[in-house]
Amino acid sequence: MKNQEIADIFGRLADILEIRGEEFFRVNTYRKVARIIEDLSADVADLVESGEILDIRGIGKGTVAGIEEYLETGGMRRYEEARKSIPKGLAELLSVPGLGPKTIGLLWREFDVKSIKSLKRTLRGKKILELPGMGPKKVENIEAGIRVYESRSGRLTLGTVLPAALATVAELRVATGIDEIEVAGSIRRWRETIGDIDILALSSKPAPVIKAFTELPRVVEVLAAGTTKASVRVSDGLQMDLRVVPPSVYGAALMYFTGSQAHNVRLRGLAQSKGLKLSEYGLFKGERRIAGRTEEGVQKKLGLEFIAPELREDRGEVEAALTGELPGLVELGDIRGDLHVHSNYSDGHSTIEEVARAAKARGYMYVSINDHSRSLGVAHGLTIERLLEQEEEIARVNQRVKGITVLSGTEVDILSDGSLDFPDDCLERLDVVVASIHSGFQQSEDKITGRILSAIRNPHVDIIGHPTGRLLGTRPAYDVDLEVVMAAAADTGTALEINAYHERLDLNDINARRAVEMGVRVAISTDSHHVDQMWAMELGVRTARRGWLTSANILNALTTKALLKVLSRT
Ligand code: DGT
Ligand code: CA
Ligand code: CA
Ligand code: ZN
Repeated sequence: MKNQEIADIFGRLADILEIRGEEFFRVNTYRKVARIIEDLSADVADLVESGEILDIRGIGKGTVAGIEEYLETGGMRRYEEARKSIPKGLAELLSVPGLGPKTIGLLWREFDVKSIKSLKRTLRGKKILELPGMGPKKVENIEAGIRVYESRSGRLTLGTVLPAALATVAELRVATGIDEIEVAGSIRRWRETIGDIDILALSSKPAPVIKAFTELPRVVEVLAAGTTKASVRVSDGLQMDLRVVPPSVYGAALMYFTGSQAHNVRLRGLAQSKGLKLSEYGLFKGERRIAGRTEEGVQKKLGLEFIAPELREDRGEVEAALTGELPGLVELGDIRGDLHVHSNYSDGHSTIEEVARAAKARGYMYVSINDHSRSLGVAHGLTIERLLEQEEEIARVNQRVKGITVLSGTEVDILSDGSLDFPDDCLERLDVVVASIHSGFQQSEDKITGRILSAIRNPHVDIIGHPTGRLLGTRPAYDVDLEVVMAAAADTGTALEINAYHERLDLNDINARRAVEMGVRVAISTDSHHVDQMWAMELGVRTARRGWLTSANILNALTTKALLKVLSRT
C-alpha cells in the first residue's frame, strides 16, 4: 500500500510551496490532500482504479492525475520540479525541530539562508531580530533545534566506518561459517558519508546468524533482535542492521538493501512498466517469482546491463543501462601511481624511501613526492634550499629502490593574491606540480576563483589539489566557481584532483563527473602523510566510479612514459 508514501509527497510539496511563499490556499490544498490520503483506510490504488477517489471531498482531477503518475512511475513531476526550484539545503532545514517552512522561506529570501551553516551564521547576527515575529526567544529555540538535529544526524565519513564494517563481516563469517555475508546500503555504494551499516546474510536458518551477530564483541547494545533481522549499536553511536534471507531471494534483497532509495524507486517503476513487480523478495510476474537469486538475474530480466553499486543513485544509470550505454568504470587496478604524497621533509611521517617501497608494494609504476611549500609554516613547508636537497634524496632513492620511479614534486601554495609560493624556475625543475589553496578561505568567489585560474594558467602547474577545500563535517567548500575553473583546466590541459583522503574526497563524485564532461583530466591522489594512508586510493577510485569516470579520464592511469609526456607539455 502506497498511501503513506503518496501522502508524504503531497506534504513535502506543500512545504516547498510554503517555503517559496506561494498563496495560502494552494499550500493548504496540498496539505489537506496529504492528510486525507494518510487517513484513508482503503488502498489509494484501489480507489483510483474504481474511480471512487473522486467522491472524496478535497480531491480533484489534478490530484488524481498526480497519484496515478506516482503509482505508475514511482515519481511525481510537479513535486520533482518544485524540489528543483529551491536550493537543496532548504529541504534539510525542514528537519530542524521548531523550524517551519514559512520561517525557512523568510530566512531564505531575506538573508539568503540555504543550509544549516548559513542558518547558524544568520542566527548569530543582529539583523535577524528585525524579521516579523522573530524575537530573542525564537532565535534561541531554533538554535536548540539545530543542536538536536545535529546530534541525531551525525553522519560519519566512509573512511571511518569502512574498517568496522568489513571487520564485522569477516567476524560474522568466522562465527557462522557462512560465506555469503555482504555489506549493503550506502557503504556498498561507497557514498562519502554513512548513516548506518547494513549487512545482508544468506541462510535458510537465520536464528544462529542473528545470535552470532548480537553477540559480536564490538556490539555495545542490542536494539532489536527478531527472527530474520536485528539492529545493534556499536561504539561511536553507530548502528548496524542485519538481515538474513534465503537463497531464492538473496539477489533481490541485496539490490533492495543496497539502494539507494531513489534508485530502487526508479527500478520498481521500470518493473511496473513491464507488467512486473519488484520487491526485496524478487521480481514477480503475477504470483510467480521470475528472478531473485542474484542481482544479475534480476537486472537482466528487467532488460538492464549490470549496474555497479556505485552508480545506483538515480543519476541516469537506469536509462543508460537500458540502452547499454553505461561507462566502463575505472578500477583500482588501472591506477599506475600516486601523484600527491607527503614525506617527512614537510608534515609527513614517512621517509621518501618508505614511500617508494610502499608504492612498489602496491604495484605502482611511479609515485610522486609533493611536500608543502615555504609559506605553509604549520606544515613545515620547504624552503627552496630544502626542495633542492629533497631532489637529490629522490635521485638517491631511485638508485636504491628498483622497480618504481619516484617523481619529484611539490604541493605549492596558491597565495592569497593568486601568485605561487615558489618561483617559476623552481617549479620548472619538478616533475609533478600540485597547486593548492590553504589560506584565505573566506575570500569572495571572484577572488578565490581568480587565484585558482592564475595557478591553472601557470604552465608549470600540472594538477590543482583538493579544488574546493571542503572537509567533511568540519569545513564547507570555499566559494569557487567550479564551472569557470573546469573550463580553464580543460583549456590548458591542467588536471583537477580527486583528493582521496576520507575527509576531503574533493572533487566529489558529482564534480568529478562534471569535470570530465567538460573535457578535464582527473588525477586521483591520496595526499598521504604516512604510508599507512596510501590505501585511500580505493576511496578515490570509488568516488571516480560514482562520477562515471573511465580509466581514460584519469591522469595517473597513464604509464610512466605517457605520464611524463603529458606532464612535460605543461
Ligand atoms: P545511510 O544509512 O543513510 O548512509 O544510507 P542507506 O542508503 O544505507 O540507507 P538505509 O540504511 O536507510 O537503508 C538501506 C537501503 O535500504 C536503502 O539504500 C534503500 C533501502 N530502503 C530502506 N528504507 C527504504 C524505504 O523506505 N523505501 C525504499 N524504496 N527503500 C528503502
Ligand atoms: Ca545504511
Ligand atoms: Ca540501515
Ligand atoms: Zn593540501
